[in-house]
Amino acid sequence: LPRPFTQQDLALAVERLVTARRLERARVLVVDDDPDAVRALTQALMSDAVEVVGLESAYGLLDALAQHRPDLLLLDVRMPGPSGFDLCRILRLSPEWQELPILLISAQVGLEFRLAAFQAGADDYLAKPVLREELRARVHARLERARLSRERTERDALTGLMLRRPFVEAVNARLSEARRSDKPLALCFLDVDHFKKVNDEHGHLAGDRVLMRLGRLLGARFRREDLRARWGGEEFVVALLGETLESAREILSRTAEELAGMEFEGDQGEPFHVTFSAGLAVAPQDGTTPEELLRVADARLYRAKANGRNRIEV
Ligand code: GH3
Ligand code: MG
Ligand code: MG
Ligand code: MG
Repeated sequence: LPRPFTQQDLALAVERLVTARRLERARVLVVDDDPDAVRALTQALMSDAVEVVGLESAYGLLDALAQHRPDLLLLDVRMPGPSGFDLCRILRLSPEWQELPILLISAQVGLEFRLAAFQAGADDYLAKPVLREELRARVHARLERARLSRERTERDALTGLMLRRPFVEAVNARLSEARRSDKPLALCFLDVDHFKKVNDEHGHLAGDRVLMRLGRLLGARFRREDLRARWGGEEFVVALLGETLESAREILSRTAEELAGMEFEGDQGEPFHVTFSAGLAVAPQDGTTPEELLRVADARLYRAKANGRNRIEV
């Protein structure tokens, strides 16, 4: 019989929703010396997907950027002190804010002002009063571009899998989740066997095809919420939430069989096969941080290699 839904379950569900929201919401910083304008722009943009931070003076801009790390800056042009143009120019000189989408907004609509905005490094120039719908459309379009480009830079070009750093960050978040819900989390290190030989005997391009196929296999064979990344070279990592050593080993064995069953074609059209070795670690038994789990999984991978390859050690 299913356990009844308790107050605690409810609190946990709400907390998870709030966390997910916070993680997903894009943040916009609005800077305008006119408090009414800040209020109007905030109201126009605030939504489930967008969080807005307002600032009524140009002077606090750098501090506000550092504190809130916005995804987009909506900047008034005419303010006491440095103008929006000046601020834009300054931000474009700083490596940290070079790519921040900046939308300038001003009551001055003359061509020379619009041109000056782009010369200062702005992405867009909006004339006051701004139509609410147009403002939202322009801001959302910029945010979506920025999100896609961020996603791309966090992915490995060859396999489309995550890179090391975002993977470790995501595992960290999954580990807190696993702790809260009292679930295990399995982490696996995978390394293609004799890959140097694959390159030497069948060519580097054939080697690349192996990595792409394995990447696709890892992408397709697990659940959406599982994490996989290319750790580097011919090494991959996978994190499986809710799996024990036994069930994770089961899942990986199937993946290993599937890879071993694939026929690859070398430089001269010759067929060949590949296998991988893997080491598995599970939280909380083997460790509670990504680093500990990776260390244990890596040691077991080493053992899998020493014990003859094409095997999974737990
Ligand atoms: P082991 O079974 O012990 O893992 O042997 P191995 O040959 O797989 O391991 P080793 O670390 O000696 O060799 C890894 C090779 O992977 C060396 C490197 O040239 C190759 N490699 C790394 N990245 C890429 C890549 O993106 N494409 C191709 N084709 N080869 C790569
Ligand atoms: Mg102003
Ligand atoms: Mg290796
Ligand atoms: Mg290898």
